[in-house]
Amino acid sequence: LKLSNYPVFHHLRGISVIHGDLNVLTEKVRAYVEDKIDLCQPDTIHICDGTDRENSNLLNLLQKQGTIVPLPKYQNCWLARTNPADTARVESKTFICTEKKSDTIPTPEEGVKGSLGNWMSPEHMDKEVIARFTGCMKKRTMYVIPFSMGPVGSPLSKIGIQLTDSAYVVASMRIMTRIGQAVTNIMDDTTEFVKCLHSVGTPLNGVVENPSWPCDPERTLILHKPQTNEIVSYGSGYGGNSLLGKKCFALRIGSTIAKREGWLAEHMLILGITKNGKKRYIAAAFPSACGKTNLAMMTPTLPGYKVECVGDDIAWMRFDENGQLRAINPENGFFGVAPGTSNASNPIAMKTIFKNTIFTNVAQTSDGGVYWEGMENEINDNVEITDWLGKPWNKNSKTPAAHPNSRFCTPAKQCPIIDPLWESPEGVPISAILFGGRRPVGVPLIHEAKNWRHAVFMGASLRSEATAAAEHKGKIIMHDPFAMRPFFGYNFGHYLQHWLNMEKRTTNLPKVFLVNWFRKGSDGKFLWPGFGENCRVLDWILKRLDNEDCADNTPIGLIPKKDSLNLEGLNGIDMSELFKLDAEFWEQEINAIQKYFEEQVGKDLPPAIREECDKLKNEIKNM
Ligand code: SAT
Ligand code: MN
Repeated sequence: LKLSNYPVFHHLRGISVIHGDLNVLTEKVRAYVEDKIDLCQPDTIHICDGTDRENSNLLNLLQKQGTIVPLPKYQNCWLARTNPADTARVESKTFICTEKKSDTIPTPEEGVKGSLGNWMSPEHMDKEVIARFTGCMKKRTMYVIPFSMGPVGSPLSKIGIQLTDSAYVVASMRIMTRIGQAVTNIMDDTTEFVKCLHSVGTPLNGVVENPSWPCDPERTLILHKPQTNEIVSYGSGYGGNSLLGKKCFALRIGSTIAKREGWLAEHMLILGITKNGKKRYIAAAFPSACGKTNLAMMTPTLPGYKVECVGDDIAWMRFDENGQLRAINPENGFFGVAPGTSNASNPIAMKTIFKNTIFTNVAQTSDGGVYWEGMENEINDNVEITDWLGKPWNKNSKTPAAHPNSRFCTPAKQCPIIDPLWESPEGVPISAILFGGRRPVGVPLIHEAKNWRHAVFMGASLRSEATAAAEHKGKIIMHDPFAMRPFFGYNFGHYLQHWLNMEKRTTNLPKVFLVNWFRKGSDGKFLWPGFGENCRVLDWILKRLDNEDCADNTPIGLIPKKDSLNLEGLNGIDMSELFKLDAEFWEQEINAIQKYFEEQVGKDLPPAIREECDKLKNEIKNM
């Protein structure tokens, strides 16, 4: 027997497998991997098993490459610094590829630039992929990551195979999803999977400026092909661009699968709240910078309440055979924004993140720890700080120590208030859905939708304050329907119709509310303390779920009856300002929403939503 006859089990398309067992891959997975080997031409193949040993080998490798440094102040924590050109998702380079453009995005009005996603034709996609991926993994290892979104084996879960040339991505995917043997063990030749191809890329001229963080920002492209459940991402190593299970799979591809199969893939946290021994689950959608992770891990100030966390970012929800809406968190970790996280704002997060965590683009302290804006009171006075770019930093520096989009990537199971049912295969029963935004004026602390159509209208109308691009000064109120604007996998008009159709699936629809923790008084100060005090708002929601008669009808929805919001022990709350409904504000608001719908969604807007718009307009006239 010649040695060269052997390697059948150790080579794939002539490339050696340096880790893992080829036999765990199904025929279909193997065919996919072979196809992409031919395209990307890696030097070696590594099939991820998800073991601790594999993980520590990868972390060692990353340390040698200079991608991460250990943080000796904590247990198994690491700091990565990216190329400064690769620090966030890039919406303008993110596309959905379908034959028909109108399957992906609504047709905006003549002369209006669409803001509800980007479309590319499949032919164009193929061309762009060939141009970038041909030979892109030369001299690199291709990692094969089998992963499950959702608890392994749950009927609500879905499997993906991610191919990547980044060990940082493998280590992060191991935290954010369930990877390796546990997943391949349950796969057979009939198992469907989402195909996820990722490369950090090499610039065309071959010059890698920052070898510890290779990337190709100029040519970055993130593509999704819903028809074949395929994701292709090139040029970025960071966050939602490279951890493909998250926004690409769980939301963009996920929402298209959900549409076909009759369920919902949403940008929502899931929390459990117990009051006097009775527990309910709530899902909530907020645009970024509205404190989603804080709410998901809230410490209630009212006695007798307990909040537990199921997830902080994504919910997959469907009605079960009894018409009960059930949700799973498809993720396995938290990829949270670090700045602003502190013992004051989110003590539970602070108890979660200082072991087994990969931090990215935060600042470093001379005692081997991390630092970011908001941690002023949590570090020793005598430590020296190195900013996210690796430069010395002090409190007088003009630039932030941590990048504003710096993150912790941490296992969910470490959260001290992780819900006992967070991995339950059937999901948790959802009683209420919250929408929210950052609205300094006009929008009350809470109002309840009058019915399902009104609820869908509410989600569609969601707006939130965002920091405007540098050239505008100040803040602007951005439309962010369902907090999903960057994440729709298909035409937003069709998405609205899909939500409307849920009415036919059950007689037990969840109640829907819109909350705003961020209203300000004429003095510019917040009218509501927020954080743990938000449990008072959740308490009112629980009363409504118990059908308590504690709500007054108003033109915009139901608001708390006088004294029905528990303010015990809280002083100085100006309830009349918090709940004031100003006719002029609401007229402008509904006009802005209507204009947005007509300009952006046009003929794809479901008639029911147009009717809701007109109804509200009329009601506001009588305000
Ligand atoms: O970078 S992610 O898309 O994973 C997080 C976010 O931007 O919301
Ligand atoms: Mn998010």
